[in-house]
This record gives sequence, C-alpha cells and structure tokens, in this order.
Amino acid sequence: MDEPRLRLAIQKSGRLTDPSLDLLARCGLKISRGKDQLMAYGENMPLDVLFVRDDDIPDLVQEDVCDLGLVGLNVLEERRLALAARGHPVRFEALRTLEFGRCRLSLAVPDDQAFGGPASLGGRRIATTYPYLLENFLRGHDVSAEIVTLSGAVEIAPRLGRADLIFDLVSTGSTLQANHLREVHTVLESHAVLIRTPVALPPLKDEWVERLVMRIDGVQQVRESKYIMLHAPRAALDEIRRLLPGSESPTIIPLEGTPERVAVHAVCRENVFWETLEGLKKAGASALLVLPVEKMLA
Ligand code: PRT
Ligand code: ZN
Repeated sequence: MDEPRLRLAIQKSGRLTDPSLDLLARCGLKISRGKDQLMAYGENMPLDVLFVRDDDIPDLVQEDVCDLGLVGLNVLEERRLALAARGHPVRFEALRTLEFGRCRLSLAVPDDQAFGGPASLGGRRIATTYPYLLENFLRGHDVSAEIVTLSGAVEIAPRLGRADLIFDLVSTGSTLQANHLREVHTVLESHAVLIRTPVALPPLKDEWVERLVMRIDGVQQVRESKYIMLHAPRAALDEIRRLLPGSESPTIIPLEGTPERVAVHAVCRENVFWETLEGLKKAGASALLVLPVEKMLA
C-alpha cells in the first residue's frame, strides 16, 4: 500500500516564498517542481508542497485540503477572527514561530497630524486590508471608528481622502515615509508560522509532522549558533564560561603535559563577535577557533 503523503501549503510568489523553500531545503526536503506547477512532489519525504496565494493558506488547512501551511501570523489571525465572527469553528493551529516574514501591523497617521493614543480614534476613518484585526483592536480599547476595508494600496487612502489614517503592515517603514505617513501604534508583531490541522492524522503522517517540526527546531537553533574551541588556564575557567555567549555547559578537556591549561569546547547559541574573542583572549585563552554549526538535534 502507498504511504500516505502530507500536503503543505506555501506562498506561490511573494515575500514568504524564498524563505519557505529555503527552510524546507534545510530540513532536508528535495522537491521536484516544474515551471508554474502548483504542486511539487517531495522526493525523499512523503510530503508534497502546494503553491498558493498566502491568503488561501489558512483555508486550505481549515478545509482539510492541506495538513500543514507556512503563513504570516497577520493572515492567520485575521482569518481566525473572520471565522469566529461567523460562528465557524477554527480548524488550524500554530505549531511553530518561524524566523522569517517579520513585520508589524500598525496604525499610521499623516506626518502633519498628532496622535492622541487609541482612545482618540473614536469617529475616525481607518483604511485597512485587515478589518477583523482592526475591529478587534478597537473593541479592546472600547472605541468605535469607521473601518474602510480596501483590497490593497492602503497607504494612499489618506491622500485620496478616503480615510484619516491607516492600519497596515510595516517592515522598514520606507513605504510609509514615501507616502508621508508616520507609524504611531503597533497592534501585532508578525512573523511566519507553521500551522497544522487539529484533525488527528494517520500515525505515519503524524510521525512525519513530528520529524519536520523537530528538523525546523534544529534549523532555527543553529542559525546563529557557533562551535567554539579554545585553550585556557584552568584558573580562568569561571571567567571564560561567563564570557561565552549563550553556552550551557562547555566540555573541558585536559591538555597533555600542561596540567594548568585545558581545552574548552562549547556550543554558543548566539553569534560570536570579535569583541567576545578579544575578551576571551584577555582572560588568558589561546588557540581560539570558531566554527559554524550545520545541524543540531537535542
Ligand atoms: O499574492 P499573495 O496574496 O500571495 O501575496 P501578498 O501580496 O498578499 O503578500 P506579500 O508577498 O506582500 O507578503 C506576504 C507576507 O509577508 C505578509 O502577509 C506578511 O506576513 C509578510 N511581510 C513581511 C510583509 C512585509 N514584511 C511587508 N513589508 N508583507 C507586506 N509588506 C508590505 C508593507 O505593507 C509595505 O507596503 O511591503 C511594503 C514595504 O514595506 P516597508 O515598511 O519595508 O516599506
Ligand atoms: Zn495575499
């Protein structure tokens, strides 16, 4: 009998596409994908990748078309609120926060206008493509404003006289600046997430979800991690330990013929900067070597 295959939805073409494909490749997945093909076959895992618009990803999981998805928290939360507003049960759950797709969903006002905090929004017109998140925010602050729902180009709404301010995604802020707008209040810090269906999967599929999640954890952990090796005076070990960034318990190895000096090996979960190496050297360390970590499995 054929092994059941997992189906994972990712964005077809946009900001999340390359980092999603990169993450999957780092998890060891090899896919074959013809040009413009909507589905790619996983050659070395029972996992196929479906390429879709990001807005469709929560629904594909909701409707059991896909078991997994990689999508922005902004899109996910908007969909969650939209379903809840219609009394529909939510049938997707976030498994992991991913390190890409970082942005903020914020309120922005025209440069020349003051902002008196959320309470000052009463009666104002706010343009957005995220009406449910905005409504949820306004309700939380007990203010009622007019929500102008647009399908795009939100940043030009104030200039066109369609709204007084906007509620939109920001990353560098240069789009706001180009449109003479100023970010005044962040409502949601967003990033990509891995989602799955809450439905119980057949054991073989479940096992592969677990393996994928474990690999994602491994990939995310090693991104900044470094393996550091050095020689140090035994007497300086406490100081050396203190200087090693984000390392738990270094391995201490005796050095043949020099009882007062030892070799120290440690995994640092943060980047190791020149300043750190200089500090270690000052504390008596020598023969310092910093290596990238490729894979890690706790
Ligand atoms: O076609 P499809 O519907 O799949 O794509 P899309 O156009 O809806 O999405 P896309 O590719 O623009 O974004 C996909 C996801 O990336 C979003 O849902 C967010 O989770 C995430 N993301 C991260 C961003 C940004 N950063 C971002 N900067 N999404 C949009 N932006 C916009 C921002 O609103 C501004 O208009 O990009 C513009 C540039 O931003 P600044 O602040 O750097 O100037
Ligand atoms: Zn979209």
